[in-house]
Amino acid sequence: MFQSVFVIKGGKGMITKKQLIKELRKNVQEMYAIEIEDATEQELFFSLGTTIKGIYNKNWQKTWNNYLAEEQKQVYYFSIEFLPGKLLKSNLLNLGILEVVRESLAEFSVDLEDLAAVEKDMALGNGGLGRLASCFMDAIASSGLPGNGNGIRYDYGLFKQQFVDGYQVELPDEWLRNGNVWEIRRDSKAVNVHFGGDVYMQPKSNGKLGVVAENETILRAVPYDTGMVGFENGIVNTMRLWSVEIPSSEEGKYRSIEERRVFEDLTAVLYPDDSNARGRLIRLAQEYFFVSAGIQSIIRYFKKLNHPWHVLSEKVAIHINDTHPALCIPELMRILMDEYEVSWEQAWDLTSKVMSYTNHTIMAEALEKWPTYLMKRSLPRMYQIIKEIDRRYVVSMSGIHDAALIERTRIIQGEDIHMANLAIIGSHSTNGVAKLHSDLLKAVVLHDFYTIYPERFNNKTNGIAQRRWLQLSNEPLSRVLDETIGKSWRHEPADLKLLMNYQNDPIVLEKLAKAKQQKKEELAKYIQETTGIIVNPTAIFDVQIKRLHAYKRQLLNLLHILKLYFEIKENPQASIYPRVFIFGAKAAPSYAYAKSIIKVINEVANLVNHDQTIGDKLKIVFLPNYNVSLAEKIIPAADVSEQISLASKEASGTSNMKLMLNGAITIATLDGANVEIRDAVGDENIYIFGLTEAEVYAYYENKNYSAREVYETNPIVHRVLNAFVDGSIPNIEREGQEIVDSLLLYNDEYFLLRDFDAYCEAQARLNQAYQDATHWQKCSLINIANAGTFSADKTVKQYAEDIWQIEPLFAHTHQGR
Ligand code: 6GP
Repeated sequence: MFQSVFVIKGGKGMITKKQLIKELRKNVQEMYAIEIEDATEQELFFSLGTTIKGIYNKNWQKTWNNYLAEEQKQVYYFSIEFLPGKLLKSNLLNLGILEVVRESLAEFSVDLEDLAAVEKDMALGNGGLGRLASCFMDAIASSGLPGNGNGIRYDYGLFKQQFVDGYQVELPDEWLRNGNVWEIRRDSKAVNVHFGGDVYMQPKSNGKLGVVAENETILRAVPYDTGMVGFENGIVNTMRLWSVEIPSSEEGKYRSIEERRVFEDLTAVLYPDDSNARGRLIRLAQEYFFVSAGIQSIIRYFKKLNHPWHVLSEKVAIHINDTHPALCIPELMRILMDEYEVSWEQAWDLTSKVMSYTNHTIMAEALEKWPTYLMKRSLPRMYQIIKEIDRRYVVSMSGIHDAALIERTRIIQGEDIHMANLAIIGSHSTNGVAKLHSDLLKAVVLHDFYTIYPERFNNKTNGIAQRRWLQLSNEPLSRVLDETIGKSWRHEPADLKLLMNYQNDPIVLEKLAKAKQQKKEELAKYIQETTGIIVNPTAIFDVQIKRLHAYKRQLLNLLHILKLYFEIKENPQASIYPRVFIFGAKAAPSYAYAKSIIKVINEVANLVNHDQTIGDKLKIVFLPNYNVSLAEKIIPAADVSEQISLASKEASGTSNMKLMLNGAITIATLDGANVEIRDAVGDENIYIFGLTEAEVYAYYENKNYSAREVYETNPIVHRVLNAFVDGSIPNIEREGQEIVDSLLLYNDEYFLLRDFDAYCEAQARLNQAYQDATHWQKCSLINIANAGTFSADKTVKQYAEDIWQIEPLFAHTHQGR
């Protein structure tokens, strides 16, 4: 069925060292009028990027032409966040030319690693959701699937974090300052997006009612495309990010630069502070901006194919990554009806067949709602269509379901528009991101919808791009794997299972230990360079890296650290295996409590790290500016992976998968994908503790939790909590009180005190286990061997089959395999 018009080649042997150096030399000359030998790192990086782009551009073109020629169904992944990190090395790896390039640069005494470090992280996202979108982009291309990303090209990515006196300080992330070598601006594909104005219906010349809009603000959306290079398969898909401009036709409207600025700033920053009205307005406008631009370009493409409308859902799938792009639904309706005179009924049928939605959180505050007045004012046509969808929903459900249920599930409730309700009603699929999460959606969070549309609900457990998180970031471990089980795991992560055959092989265990040690030493060096803290590289490296949020319970980790601290203080001779606790986390700029926790961790670190009696038994390192590149340094060096969110609160987690893949052993609650990790490795190879999700819900039901009671009856908890307010920890008067209040006065919303003993007990077991090196290594091996199941390749294949109904372009050849 797939008769590809072009033969696509990819993989190793694409280019020789000689050819590469020739191209690079030519680019340096053309771009900077100098020789390679005279180029600065920045100039060389840019020239190399240009050279690499030159290598995959043909495949990019061919991939696109093939999709067109085959008229294949494609998926468009709409996400308000993408977190690709750096692209140089991953492009080289996927093109199969990492070694050629490394060797070519070496001829000029240039280290590829130094050059790679020049690239700025593309940090157009906050955390899990954005990083997942980027793992999916890599996996979609690597699986040969026809899929494109659609998002926003923010001028400033997620803020850069610094610590000043232990406090988080946010600095702008000027990632575009030196230009972005990977993107291609496509003026010819720009579209206009309309905001505000007055919208009403009027008979047209053909007698039909048409929509008339006056006094709108028109902005231009210009796409910047980045190639998403598949792994050794010659496929290059597209991530399209939109940037705002003022169209030349509108120039005359603005009298001053300030007036223009307001509009030009639309795509300036990621997640503008939504705690004030102006911020919220910008955020809503951002959502509509990239949605409208993306849908317009999809429809333009579909029109090229010359098919009747009913074929749309056979050619196009649109994925709504969390609710931020949920306006895809009314926007597709608008274009079909207003611009092409498709009837409401047909437009609705097509829209719901095309759209699918993923929920990424059960935290109520993250379920988006927009005030009707805001929607009415800034997006009047969207408001009209949403109102009509809501009206028809109520009518269609009346008589089938009881009135209360309909009220609870309708889109417009009181003064709010519920975006998740819109996403579920207007699509054919709603999925959660881990088994437990999907079950909770059905049973609790979206239970009402589950009773109405049971067939729409499904689970797609998250996965990660093993290429970035193992092949690229952990070369020592990758080499041990190659030597032990061959190289097939590089294409087929499930083959990591072969490692199970070596769980009792002392030589393999020793090699794994060595590879880990090498990464720990590298991280120790980095820690010293960036923070001045000297850590013992043979200590246990215990890692918690994720956004700072109360439900993720970094504070529980800290309570345990304080317990250890007091124990050593009281008994300095006690034999305690040295441990380094490593944190990486950003707090949302407006999330005061999370920022207080950062401050307190930093102050405890300061206290403990300088305490002579502690020595190197205990060190605490909070590495600033956690991002993809830092994760690539920390994860390979981790011995222990902290996944300690309150059960039921973490939708899935993905750092848990990355850490496991790199041989860290998990200490975890039965939350999110931890449950599936436990199932994969078995109870003996993971440290599970704490309340189960059912027990948490039972507390909610019975309202019988008393944090104060724990405090009053548990002397250790008592001692540790007092330390926050009795001066034992300097410089935290305000924050210490705030934390104690959250636990005692406000009854410890996330049950830290309830889980404290269980956590300490699990930590003690883990500490004991580490001291039996062979046992620990075996456990680590079993974690690596079973991590293949959390591959993003596998996950996107499930999306492709069950939700998007798309197929790989052709059975691609793995050249150089
Ligand atoms: C995150 C979830 O918190 C995390 O558990 C999950 O692994 C990740 O999404 C990917 O599915 N959610 C977000 O980042 C978010 O912004 C609205 O949710």
